[in-house]
Amino acid sequence: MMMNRRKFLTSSSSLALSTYLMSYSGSSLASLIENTGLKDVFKDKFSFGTALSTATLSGLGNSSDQLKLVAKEFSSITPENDFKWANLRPKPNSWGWDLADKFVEFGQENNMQMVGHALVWHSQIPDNVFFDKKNKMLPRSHLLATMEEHINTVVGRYRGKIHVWDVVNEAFKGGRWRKSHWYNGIGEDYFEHAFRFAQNADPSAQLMYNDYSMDNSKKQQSVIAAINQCKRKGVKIDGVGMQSHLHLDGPSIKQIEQAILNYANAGLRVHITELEMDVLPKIQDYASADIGNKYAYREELDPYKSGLPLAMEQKLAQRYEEVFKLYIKHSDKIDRVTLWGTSDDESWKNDFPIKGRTNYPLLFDRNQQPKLAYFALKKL
Ligand code: 9MR
Repeated sequence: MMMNRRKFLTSSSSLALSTYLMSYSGSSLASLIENTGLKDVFKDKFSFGTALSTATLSGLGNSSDQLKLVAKEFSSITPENDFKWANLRPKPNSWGWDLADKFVEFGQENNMQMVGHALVWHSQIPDNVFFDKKNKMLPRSHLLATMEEHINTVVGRYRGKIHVWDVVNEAFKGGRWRKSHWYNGIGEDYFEHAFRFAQNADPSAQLMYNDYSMDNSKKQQSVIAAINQCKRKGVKIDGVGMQSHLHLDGPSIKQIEQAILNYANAGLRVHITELEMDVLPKIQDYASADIGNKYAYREELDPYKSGLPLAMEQKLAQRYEEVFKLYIKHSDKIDRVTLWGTSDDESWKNDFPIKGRTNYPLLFDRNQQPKLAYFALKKL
């Protein structure tokens, strides 16, 4: 425990700690810092999660420190990549369960809520799932059978252990169905079938639709309409995942709040599933996480290579605080808030939508030390 404290004080985040000390007037400060994590701050509100990267699950680099930090701070985990089709099943009949099993073992050891991400998605899935050797789309019945077998195998293996599934991920682009191979090969009802298969495979799991830009009103309408249609047919969908790849400058709290209210009014539970706060200059719609969008590197778009200025650090803390105050206000509708990674070095935002920038979107810095934003949340 003392070692942790010393690490705080000698790290670049000593400023963050002293700011926190100044603003905290409670009596058991030492125990608050050393023994409790953010999960304890939010325990009566929602579960508090992070994503585990492939490097962390593989035991690479500083992964053992990272796992200790995760166990202390978070009550829920999502695999960033290792339950995706291409990772789990690179060839039709060769399954690689190693990292997925490690994920589940870690979650069980630490008594965490576990989220399976993601069963049906257009990305990170081999083409041979959809096309024959002559590059012809396989028949609808074949695609449905593959989907069912995949869901049965993955959900079945972890039945009763994984509590929440992102069953369908990113099925809409703005207000329209994304023309993915699933959509083209099966039709709109691929959506409904995915949820049916998941429900059959584990009737007790919480089943979610997950997407980015969920505060966009056109997307909201399409998502809610598609879910309502399924529910009318008796298909179980418990809620929506608002990925929440946010920027310092937007979307506004008002816009996020309206989205939470709209989903809740449609009878859906809300999960915040992939939260982070991009601090770098924007090159496209800030809320988008469409991984198809990539742009060329330019120096002026990468201004904080040698560190984030204090004013920006404070702005980031303030934005995190505002967003979490909103989540707390609506904690009767929100079951979980998950960050898309633990420390800045592992964030996908260092490489998206431009490769090789230095971003600062998470709560822990590149030395796994808590940032001002962390302390801003700790005192909520
Ligand atoms: O964070 C993930 C990154 O490591 C992968 O390279 C990327 C590839 O598709 O996927 C990232 O996670 C995505 C998530 O699975 C779905 N929503 C958008 C996330 C960021 O792209």
